[in-house]
Amino acid sequence: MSSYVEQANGVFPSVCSLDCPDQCGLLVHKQDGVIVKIEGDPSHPVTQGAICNKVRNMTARIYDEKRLRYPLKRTGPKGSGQFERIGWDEAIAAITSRWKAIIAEEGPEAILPYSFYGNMGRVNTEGMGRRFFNRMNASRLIYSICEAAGTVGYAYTMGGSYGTDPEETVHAKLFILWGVNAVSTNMHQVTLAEKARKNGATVVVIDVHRNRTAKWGDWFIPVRPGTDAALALGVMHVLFAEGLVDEAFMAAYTVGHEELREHVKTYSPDYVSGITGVPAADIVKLARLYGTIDGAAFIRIGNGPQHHDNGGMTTRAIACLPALTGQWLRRGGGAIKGNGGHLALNQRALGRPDLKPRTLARPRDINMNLLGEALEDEAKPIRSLYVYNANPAVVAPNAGKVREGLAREDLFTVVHELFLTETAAYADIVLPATSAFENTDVYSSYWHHYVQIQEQVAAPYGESKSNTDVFRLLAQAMGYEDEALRDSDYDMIAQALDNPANPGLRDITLDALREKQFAKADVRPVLEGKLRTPSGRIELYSAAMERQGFPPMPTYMPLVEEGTHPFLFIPTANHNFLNSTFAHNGKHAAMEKTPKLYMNAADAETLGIRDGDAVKVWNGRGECELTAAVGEDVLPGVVVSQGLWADGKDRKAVVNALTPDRVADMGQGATFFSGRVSVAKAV
Ligand SMILES: Nc1nc2c(c(=O)[nH]1)N[C@H]1C(S)=C(S)[C@@H](COP(=O)(O)OP(=O)(O)OC[C@H]3O[C@@H](n4cnc5c(=O)[nH]c(N)nc54)[C@H](O)[C@@H]3O)O[C@H]1N2
Ligand SMILES: Nc1nc2c(c(=O)[nH]1)N[C@H]1C(S)=C(S)[C@@H](COP(=O)(O)OP(=O)(O)OC[C@H]3O[C@@H](n4cnc5c(=O)[nH]c(N)nc54)[C@H](O)[C@@H]3O)O[C@H]1N2
Ligand code: SF4
Ligand SMILES: [Mo]
Repeated sequence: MSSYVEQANGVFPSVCSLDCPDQCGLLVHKQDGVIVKIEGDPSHPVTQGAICNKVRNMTARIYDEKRLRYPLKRTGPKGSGQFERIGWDEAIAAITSRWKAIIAEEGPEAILPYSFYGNMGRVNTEGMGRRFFNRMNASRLIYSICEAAGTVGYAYTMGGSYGTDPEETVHAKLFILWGVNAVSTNMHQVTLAEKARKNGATVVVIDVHRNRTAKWGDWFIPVRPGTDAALALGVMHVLFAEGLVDEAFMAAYTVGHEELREHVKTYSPDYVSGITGVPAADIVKLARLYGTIDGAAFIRIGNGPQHHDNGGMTTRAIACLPALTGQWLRRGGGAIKGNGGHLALNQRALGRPDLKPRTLARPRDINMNLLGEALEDEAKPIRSLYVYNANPAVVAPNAGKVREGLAREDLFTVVHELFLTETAAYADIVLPATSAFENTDVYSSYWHHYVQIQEQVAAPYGESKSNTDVFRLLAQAMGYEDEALRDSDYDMIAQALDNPANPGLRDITLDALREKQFAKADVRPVLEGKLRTPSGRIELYSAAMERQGFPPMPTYMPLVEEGTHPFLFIPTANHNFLNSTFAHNGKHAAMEKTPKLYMNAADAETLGIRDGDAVKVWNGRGECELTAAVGEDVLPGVVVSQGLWADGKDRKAVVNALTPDRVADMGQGATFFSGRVSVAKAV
């Protein structure tokens, strides 16, 4: 146990556990054993004491009166939220006796774990839970809801999730924020860009919405949704045509630049303008800015390009740009899609795939983006679902279909949560979860290069338990005797850090972290040594893609045509929530006010909609009701919402009722931003 928890008063170092690239260092203030204040840790090298409003108000969430205190058993219809209190012994016995019966009758594949990163602690996400379900040989979840398409697309070009060290970007002279609302979702990248701006850097924002980030940047380029690959190719066309490429760099570090030179000839500014809606002159201007910048150019790639049908290819295309002008050798230049590769922990040691019983066949994979469909499967039904660190009834695509599945009387659902979320309301058994401040874990950012430890600061709230504690109890009750299912959290942290495949973690040990809270991985520059692409170089031409049925060179692929609804619907994240986290907490919901639908004034006029009107938004999948925000912030034909709201008392606000459960071109990724809707004034 950590010594902090025994001290009733004091200030303790901590880490933000939310699924946010910044992974801030925190200081937690305690009085009489209760957390009274959370602030940024000024000694953290990247986040330097600045934190977002969400977490500054975190105590309101940790001690929210609605927080779950003890296990619950359902007493009313599924989804009604009617439960009665039970004890832990009864809860664990009810779950494991049901699972034993399901396994005896239909095998362990009839059980599906569903989880994501509601808590970024690696042991609580990728540790004991994975071990437990590997030992059981349950169906396997494909973790594809976030950045899967772009991760695969970026890797075709760069070999993996390896990008620029964000701390170096203070030296950049040009920032391109490409489909990332960084002011809300990656605030310290904005701080770094601000510092660079004081030294003359320019900030370009390419987005479908004039959001907070677009308003903060120097030059906002509105683009039609899903057309960014064409824009990137148009920029490449101009770079080659005007001799702004770095020939020596391409010759030394890339494959396929000659083929690319030919290939991009068709993407003239006029042609690309017709696809993207960006004026040809602006495409030329952007290319010249990128090709002539005196210093480094840095691109931050967000979910905008990725959450589309063509998200993999689009990200692959954007990732080629830094190679054309040799940005990877300039200080602060290059790109970040995700930096997870630099900090890779020992996944095998964490999740222990070897615990799978040898006598059993490999279980099926289930893509989390197709949860609704999977729950409909009658040939090989899912009989039990165990949800933790996630809220699929709100965050999953085609959420209406997910809810139909969750409503199945014959589905035995267990949800481990801090709150009675929409998903938990469908559970047969609800288990109360500790907050991250009430357990111990190791954290590795997907943006900066620091590994951090969070040691338990406060006692568990009510009867709540951490994910790892619950899995240890479940393992015992299932009769699983493997040592690995009894390891402590500290054991697992040490095992995760010991990763011979990642020399960057060589000096980072459990003891070092306990002493100093955080440690920077020894990350080599991206181009030092061989890249992890098949050729070892940056692949502008990818033979691997060709073998897998993709065009080998970056190519614009249009979005899937889905019917006649007039608007492309882009339901993005918001400033005051973290996905659906905080949507249930009064203070945070009040800060965000109301779920809005941004639309163009010309479209609003045609439909007789005025700013502030309640509007109905619908398609064949579902409907929701939002408040119109009319103006010039989006292009005609596009509507944008922000935030994963829960349904209110008097209105439906779950935007994922409308989103497609199609799968993107790569990584089985989500296509949240590629759906179409109709809009009308609500009556
Ligand atoms: N405050 C806050 N912070 C968060 C989160 C949160 O919910 N709230 N979520 C966290 C998580 S899990 C993640 S993955 C990250 C996500 O962080 P971001 O990548 O910033 O994700 P979004 O905020 O959804 O922003 C995507 C942006 O892409 C734009 N966009 C949509 N379609 C297109 C397109 O076709 N082309 C272009 N160029 N732009 C497009 C949208 O308008 C939006 O501005 O943020 C993390 N941080
Ligand atoms: N329309 C639309 N949908 C989206 C997105 C979008 O941009 N637009 N973004 C997508 C993205 S990028 C992502 S990453 C996903 C995120 O989807 P989720 O990972 O499901 O994110 P949250 O909604 O924040 O739900 C996390 C839940 O975990 C719980 N939790 C926190 N800590 C713990 C813990 O220690 N133990 C347990 N058992 N539970 C805990 C929280 O209370 C919370 O309810 O949503 C996706 N959905
Ligand atoms: S949500 Fe992001 S910005 Fe806010 S404190 Fe956590 S890591 Fe920092
Ligand atoms: Mo995400």
